[in-house]
This record gives sequence, structure tokens and C-alpha cells, in this order.
Amino acid sequence: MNDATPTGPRSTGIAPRSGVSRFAALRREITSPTLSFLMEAHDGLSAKIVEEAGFRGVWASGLTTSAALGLRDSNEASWTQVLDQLEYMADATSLPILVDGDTGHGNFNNVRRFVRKLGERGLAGVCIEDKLFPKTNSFIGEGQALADIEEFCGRIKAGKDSQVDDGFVLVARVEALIAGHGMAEALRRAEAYHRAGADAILIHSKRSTAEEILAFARAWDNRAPLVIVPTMYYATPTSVYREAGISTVIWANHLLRSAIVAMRETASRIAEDESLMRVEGQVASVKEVFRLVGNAELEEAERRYLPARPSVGAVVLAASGGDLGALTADRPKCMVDIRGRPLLGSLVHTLRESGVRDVTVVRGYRKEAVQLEGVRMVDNDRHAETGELWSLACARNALRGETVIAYGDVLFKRHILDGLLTSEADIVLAVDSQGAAPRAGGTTPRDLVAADRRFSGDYLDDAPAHLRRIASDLPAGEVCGEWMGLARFSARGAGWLREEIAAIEAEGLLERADLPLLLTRLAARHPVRVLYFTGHWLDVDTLGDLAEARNLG
Ligand code: SPV
Ligand code: MG
Repeated sequence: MNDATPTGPRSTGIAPRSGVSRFAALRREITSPTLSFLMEAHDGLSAKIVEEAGFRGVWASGLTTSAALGLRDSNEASWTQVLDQLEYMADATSLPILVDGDTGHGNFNNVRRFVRKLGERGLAGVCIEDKLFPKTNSFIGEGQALADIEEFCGRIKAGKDSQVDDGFVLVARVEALIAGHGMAEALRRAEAYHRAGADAILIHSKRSTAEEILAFARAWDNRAPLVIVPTMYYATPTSVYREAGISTVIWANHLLRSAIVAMRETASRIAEDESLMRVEGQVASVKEVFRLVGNAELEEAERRYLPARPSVGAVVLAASGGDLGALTADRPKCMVDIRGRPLLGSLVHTLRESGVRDVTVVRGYRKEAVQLEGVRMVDNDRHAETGELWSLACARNALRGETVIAYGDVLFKRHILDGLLTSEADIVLAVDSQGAAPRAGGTTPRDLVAADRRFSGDYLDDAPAHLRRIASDLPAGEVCGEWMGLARFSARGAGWLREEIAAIEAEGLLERADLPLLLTRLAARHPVRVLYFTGHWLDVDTLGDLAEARNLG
């Protein structure tokens, strides 16, 4: 990192709000004559919450960062693990962050490396305390051992000599009052640390009143900015700190402590109720989570960086009933359940996964049973006496721009659809090269394909093949595979499709014509590409197919 690390979260790509570096911003907070506040955060999300609340700086607490990891405040996380956590915070917020550096993670040499790495990752300052590694939280036990003054001054000097930006702030934390060494020792240490180059002194106390802190402030007389942590003397009015000339107050752990209460309450309610009903109104919405982590920025970036692809539509033909016995008494085949969702739901899911979002379904038999969220429904009310092409013509208005056409009773793996969508051909059909064989269930393949080239059997074979015709009664020698009931048309191909439907209509054949006829006629006028696949799809004609569909996954 360099001298001009701008404010602004790095991972989101949001432009910096100003040219002021975070180092300079923290220095300003600490050295300004007015009282400043740093609010605790322990991860990226809490750092964002600190920023949104209007604070001008973050305290990256050692206690809460380790507790959020499920660890004790005893240097159990390695310093590089801590550094990674800190980097998430720096990425998540544009605020300057004062890092709780504990004892500096060792001697002067560890401090040097730690301070350099903090600066490189955009952390604006560090606070080191005059204790020994591994440290223990100041509120645990009595009379913790303090560092030798000269040795600790070496840590301070080493830290200042290692900062990567002149604005980097090093706060020296005096533990003498907490360790029971008295005011004179606390002042002696503060003076020594100030002389060693510390930018500010943090005077810590575990008393329930601010008396000793205020006595220290009076004696210290602003020789360097004073930082305090009123966790234990929380009842002291903030105006008292202003009057005492304190530089900065750290609210050291209150986001984590409030999160613990909220999480515990939510967990126990859900455990008791075995339901989310009571908590739903009490917790942040999922939308709010998306907002906090900046999903809107990602969408904007996707528009900027992903190749623009005009939206692709699909028309799914699902007007016929199908005969699966009792299963299709009150609903068409496409609405029969396949592992918790209707067959048509799985088909639409696969389409959406491949970016085909604008889906139109032509329904007919038991049309009231055909409902899917976000899918446009078109009705073929003459489904009993008409065929596939009539149904397709009902959705004529959707046959514009790039369009996928699928039978409503097929399931296929996504790579098959992706293959069609990435083809450069104007009309392209998914064909199973093994489709000529009779099916296990005894049914015979219907849409047999004759093409100008067979699949060679080599999976690297991508030489183009073109449709000659599709029929159910092709001579065995001509059969190259079976059409899966899945085709893609470019915008130009969709134009040819509409023309051909109009031509068939003009000839009076629309009522009875099927898709094989349509595709065969198209192939006579335009190139219709055949893309070979092997398996990974099925159409559901029998109960046996249904069982297989439930396994296709
Ligand atoms: C921290 O927040 O980790 C601190 C402050 O060091 S205290 O817990 O009061 O020691
Ligand atoms: Mg700490």
C-alpha cells in the first residue's frame, strides 16, 4: 500500500469518496482537539454496520475478533489469521481502522512485520499494550505481568520505523493502573512511550468509575492525545471526557455483545417453536443482507463486464394430457411430481439456470392445474382436436428474438441446453446419437432423425451435421439419432419459423401438423444444425420413464 491509500472499500470496486487516505483520516480523529469515537467491529459485516451508523472510525477489537472466531482473547488465533480478519474489515468499509494489536505478537521484530503488513492492507493504525506475549484480556485476573519499559519502547520504535505511511497511528497502551502499579508508574510509562514515538497513549482502567482515568488525564495534561476504553466505567457521562480533554473514546465490544443476545434469542425461539413464524418479523430480511454486502454493485458490474447477451425466451409445449393412469387424471403429465416439484418445474429450472428467463408455456388439458411462478401461460383451448403446431401457433407472439422450443415432458441436463445456446447456427436441434434403439420401457422412439452426417462416437467430434428430416418411421439405415424435443432458434431462425408456421397455416395444415413436420420443412429451406449428445435426457411417456426421471437429478 502507499501513502495515498484512498478511503473506500476495495473489494466492491466502489470509487473512493475522497482523496484523503485512511491513515490521514485516523490521525485526524486521534489528534483533533474534539472528542472522537471509535466503534468496535469484528468482521466485515460489523465494520459496515459501524460505518452506516455514522462513526468515523473502527476499533478492531482483539477480544471480539477472537470471540467471533470462537477463541479466547489469548493470542489463540495466529497473527496472520487475525490479519486476514482485519483485511475483510478494511475491504468492507471506507472508514479508518485502529487495530487492537495486543502486545504486538512478540518482540520488536514481530511488531515490525505486523505493522508493515497492517499498512500494506490499508489498516490505518495499531494499538499495542505493554504486556507479554501471549497476552490475557485485561479484565481477567489480577496483577498481570507488565513488559519492561525499555523493551516496550523498542517495540514502539520498531513499529514506527516500519510504518508504510507517515499517517499511520501507533497508540501505546498503558496497563499499569489495571496491573495495580499506581498512578506514578502509569505516568512514567506513558512518558517513556511518548518519547519513544507513540502517537497517542491509551490509558486503561477496570474500575467502575472514571476517577483514576480522570486523575491520569489531569496529570498527563495533554502531552499526547489520550485514548480511553470505558467498558467498565460505562455510566460516566460522555461530557466528562470532553471536559477532561480526552481525545478518543473506544466503544470496545458492544456490537459483538449485542449480536450474542440477538442470536441466542433467535436460536432458542426457533428451537422451541420448530418454526420460523415468530422470528421472521424480528430478524433482518434476506434482502437487507444482500444490500449490506453490496449486491447492487455486483449487478452493476455484471452489466459493465459480462458480455451482453440479448435475453433468450422459451416456448414449452404442454397442452397434451399424457397417459400416466391415475397420475394424470387431474393434471397433465407436465405437472406430475418429480422429486418434490412438477416435471415442468424442473424443465423451467434448467432453462433458467442457463439464462433463459422469459418462459411461455402453452397449456391445454387440465389447464387450471398448470401454474408456475414467473412463467407466462398461453392456452390452447382446442388441445383435444389439434396438434403441436397449433399449440406453438398459440404462442406465436413469443417466437421473437432468440428462442428455445421444448416439449413439456422432457428433462435434460443443462450442458445440452448450453450446447444449443452457444451454437452459432440459426436453427439447432439436440439429438441423442443413441436414440435409435428401442427404450427399456418398450416404447419406441418417436422423433427419429435423418441427418447428413452421423455422430462418429468421438466426443471431440464437433463437425457440423444437418437435418434432412424427422419422422417416426425412418428406414433403419437412415436413422442418426432421436430428437430430444429441444431446439434453439436465433432471432433470424425464429423469423424463418414464423414464416413456416404461416405457410403451413395457409395450406390449411396447422391443426394437425406436428413439430417433426415443421422442422423437416424448415430443413428443406434453411440449414438446420444437428448437435449430437449421448444420453443425459429423457421424455416421460410411461411410468417407467417417470421412475427414471426421478433419478435423473
Ligand atoms: C479489546 O477490545 O480487545 C481490548 C479492550 O483490548 S479490553 O477488552 O477492554 O481490554
Ligand atoms: Mg484487546
